[in-house]
Amino acid sequence: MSTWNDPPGGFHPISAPDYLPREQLQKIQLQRLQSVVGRAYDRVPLTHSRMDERGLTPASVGSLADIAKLPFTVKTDLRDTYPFGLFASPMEEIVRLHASSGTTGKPIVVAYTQADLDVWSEVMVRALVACGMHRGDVIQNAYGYGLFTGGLGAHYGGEALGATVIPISGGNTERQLMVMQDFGVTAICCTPSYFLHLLESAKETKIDFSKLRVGVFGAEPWSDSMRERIQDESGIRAHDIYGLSEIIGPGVGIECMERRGLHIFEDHFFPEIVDSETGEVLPEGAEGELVLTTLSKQAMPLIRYRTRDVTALVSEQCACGRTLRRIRRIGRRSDDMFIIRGVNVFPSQVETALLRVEGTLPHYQIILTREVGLDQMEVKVEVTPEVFSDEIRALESLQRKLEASIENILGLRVKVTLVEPRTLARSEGKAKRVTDLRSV
Ligand code: DLL
Repeated sequence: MSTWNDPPGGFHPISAPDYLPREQLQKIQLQRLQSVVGRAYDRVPLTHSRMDERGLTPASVGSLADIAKLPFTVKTDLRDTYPFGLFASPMEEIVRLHASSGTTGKPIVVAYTQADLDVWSEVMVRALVACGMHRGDVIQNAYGYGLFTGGLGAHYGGEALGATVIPISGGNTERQLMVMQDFGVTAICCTPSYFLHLLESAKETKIDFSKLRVGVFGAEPWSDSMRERIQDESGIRAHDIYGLSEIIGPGVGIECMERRGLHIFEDHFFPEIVDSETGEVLPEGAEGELVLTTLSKQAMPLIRYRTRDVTALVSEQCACGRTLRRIRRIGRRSDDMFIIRGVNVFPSQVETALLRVEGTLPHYQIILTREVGLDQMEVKVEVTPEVFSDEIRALESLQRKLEASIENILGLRVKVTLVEPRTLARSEGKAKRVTDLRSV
């Protein structure tokens, strides 16, 4: 068993909070909870009015258990207050904005003060240390840079660790493989599906990446069988990293060397598991929806945020010595969002994109497949009888318009196939829009 003086990958003082006695950790959590609730109550009108409605003030939080009295925050709150309505800091103090998919045409926006960015780097360092990484590692960071939190989150974490970071971002597989071989890459950060794609391509080009030791994979669900395939084919150790833009980005939770669940950095993010239907808090160990409260966020504190990610809390002490509780790996969500090539997609966004173009019926089907390791998304759309009788050129132009409209909203190129009126299956009750044919 390793201790905090001897964490896997070498000592890193920043990881000390991972090993605190539980009582000490809970004291810090309560202090921070009271402070963050006070901040949100004073500065965020939505939180203020929701607490008022329930007769609550910051003084109502006297213990950690009192968190259950507080109102939830949900994704549509971010949409309804778009773009900046949940910010608790003035713009002069906000040094970074990121954005992620909303449920329709507009993204949701998240903000960071410098102190927030420092916390983010801190938890990312702790995550990388937990994966056995250290100074001297050469990290190929193939998470997308830009509004997505994956790129910059892993970037600053890697630098703060003292490793060498290659900010290659996603895409351009040939260049990725060249860099991996020529720059002596020892660790890679990317989505697991993209790594699988790199592996497939490496087979053809006979790339040698024998120095590669660790993969830090997240931003989408991936199964144990996918992990086995990745590890068997590449010889690396694959770790699962969890996070979401609303809370901070990557670095909310990480698998340590034991890889029996993801440790949550509980001194910054307070986890609860609730029944996704009733919102009732479930006992430790039960499966339900993960709810997170940011304990130290300044720019955009979120109280009891409904992540929609389904998991369970594991509280037995981990053999790695960390006292932080773990969550089970996330396999599904309690809403209809799916993730393709690291991009979050709601069927309602696709619908919004289709409705912006004339000539289609509101009947569509989204089909997800995996070709040579890379996820593909196809949208089958019924056209109106009038358009269907048009000449082929008109149909091609409609198809291109639909593809462009979807790309505009999702930032993702997908294939649109036009089909005859009344050919897609109709469902009684709630429509099932997504067919997932991905096997691993
Ligand atoms: O995906 C942040 C991230 C970047 C995490 C890089 C890990 C690595 P969003 O784009 O806001 O943020 O998407 C968040 O992605 O609510 C989950 O549904 C899903 N997700 C993230 N990590 C995992 C994971 C980033 N390890 C949403 N396993 C979350 C399963 C994951 N699902």
